[in-house]
Parts: sequence; structure tokens; C-alpha cells
Amino acid sequence: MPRTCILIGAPIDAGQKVPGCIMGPAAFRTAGLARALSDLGHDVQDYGDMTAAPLREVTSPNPAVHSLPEIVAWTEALAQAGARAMQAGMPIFLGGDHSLSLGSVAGVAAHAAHAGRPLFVLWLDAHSDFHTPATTQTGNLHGTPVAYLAGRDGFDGFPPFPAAVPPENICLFGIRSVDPEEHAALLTHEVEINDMRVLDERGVVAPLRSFLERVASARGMLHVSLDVDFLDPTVAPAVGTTVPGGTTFREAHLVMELLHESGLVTSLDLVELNPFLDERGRTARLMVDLVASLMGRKVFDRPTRSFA
Ligand code: EXY
Ligand code: MN
Ligand code: MN
Ligand code: MN
Repeated sequence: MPRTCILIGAPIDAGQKVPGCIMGPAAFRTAGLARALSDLGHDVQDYGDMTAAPLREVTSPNPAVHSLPEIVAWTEALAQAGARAMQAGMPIFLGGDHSLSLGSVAGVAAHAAHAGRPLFVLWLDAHSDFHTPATTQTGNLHGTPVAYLAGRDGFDGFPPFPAAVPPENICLFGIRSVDPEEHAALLTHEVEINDMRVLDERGVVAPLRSFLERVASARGMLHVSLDVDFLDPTVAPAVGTTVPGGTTFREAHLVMELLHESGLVTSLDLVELNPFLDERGRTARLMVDLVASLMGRKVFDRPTRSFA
């Protein structure tokens, strides 16, 4: 079914310390994202790159935290833009580091609450991103969005999250790097965790289908947050936080194909692409191809599904 895809550039790199993510939105456009979507029959509206809201004086009790005013300002701007874009179609947020999801998911959650629909979040990432600003050791706020959307405390200075996503509606998929503070917090929250240990044993299909069945039976909306480091660094080198042992090229495409088949995805983040670390654009092009799979590109278009 043709969708209205709304591209929202978020050139934000203050959530971490490796320079380069700021070029992410330009790289997605250069790699042909809009064309890939329109070739599939979708209507594409590119809203261009956003800027942050005006900076306010905010400080954190944790001295490790850096760039807090910038990230709060981006969160405010993206939450507004996200909620508005949800009324017009399917927002695709082009990062930018993963701190953009503090705002994108806040906007999507406000929309879902207004529409009276439960929100589910699929987090495709090497990391759990479950720190709060109070627990982070690196001070890099790109490691915090899942805690924010789950409604955890410790986000002083941020806008209150509009409607916390129940932990059981959050699925971490592909994780293989979890800090001790995140691990402790995850033990007390019923987040669905499909780490690489689970995916090695069960493959990607069964765990993903069972999550998608829960989304469908709750008539939920589904936000997907795709971090480049979900992929193995051998296929996707353009990211500042590589972790070996990630998903393969085909596993990642299969995830996207299953998501398409489900028809459930209502918003998407593309984050952590660092074009400065890329090799002749191969990671940017792979990310665009993955979005194409998510939006309906198939190797062979079977008239009916033959492998249920
Ligand atoms: N857990 C580490 C930290 O807090 O610094 C690494 C976080 C990386 C987050 C990237 C975006 O997924
Ligand atoms: Mn991440
Ligand atoms: Mn990550
Ligand atoms: Mn950490």
C-alpha cells in the first residue's frame, strides 16, 4: 500500500563525541533514499533538515554529562515535528546520533496517546541505550533514549515524556553491549530482550514474529529505531560505536522484509550513520536498501505468501 513518507533531517551529533554524524542526513539523501521510496510507489515529502529549539540553561547532577542544553533543545524540536508529521504520514527521521530518538519517540508517543492507540518500539541496536543521564559513565546521551521512552527517572531538564511506553511494549533486538547500570535496570523492567545470544540460537524470524503478533493483537502503532551498529561492522563500518558480532546483511534484510509484511510500522529512525567513517558510501547505501526492504522492495514478488 502506498504511504506518505516524511523525511525529517536531524543533523545532531552532540549525543556522543565522534565527529561526523552531523553529515548523516546529507548522506542518506545522497545515497538515494527519496528515489528508493518513490520507485516503490510511495509519496515522499522531504521536510529538510531541522534545527534545535533555542538553548536553555540546564545542568545535570552527573558531571560526566555533556551537551545537555543542545540535546534538550533537539528533543523539544523533534517531539513537536514528530507529532505533527504523524498526522501527515509516516515520519522517517534521518540522524544524527541516537539521541534524536529522545525527541522522535516523544512526538510519536504523544500522537499515539492522542489517537488512543498503544505504542510499541522495536530497537534495532548493538546497545540497550537504557542509561539515564544520572547513570551514564561516558556522559554520551545517545545511550539514554530507551530509558526516557520507558518513563525512567533521571531526565531532569527534559520535557516530561508524554506517555511512557510500557516496558513490555519495547523490544531490544540484536543487542550485545550492555553496561552494568543498564543491566541492573533492565532486570527490574519487563523489556523484551532479544540479544545476539537469542538471535544466534533462534534466528531473527521467530522472535520478531512473536513481537509483531503482540503489536498486531493490541492494534498498536510501531516505531522502529534502526541504529547502524545493529549491523555487523564488516558490512556497516560507518558508525562510531562498532561492536563485533552483529547481524549479517541478510539477517538485517529479513528483519526489514518481515516488518514490511506485517504492515505495522508507523514511524522510523535511521541513526548513528557517520559518513566520515564510511567506505565509498557503502554503509549509507546499505541503510537505504534496508529502508527499501522495509517499505516493500522484494527479490521476487510472490502473489501470495508461500512460507507462512
Ligand atoms: N553504553 C555506552 C555508553 O553509555 O556510552 C555506549 C552507548 C552507545 C549508544 C549507541 C547509540 O547506540
Ligand atoms: Mn543506539
Ligand atoms: Mn548502538
Ligand atoms: Mn555507559
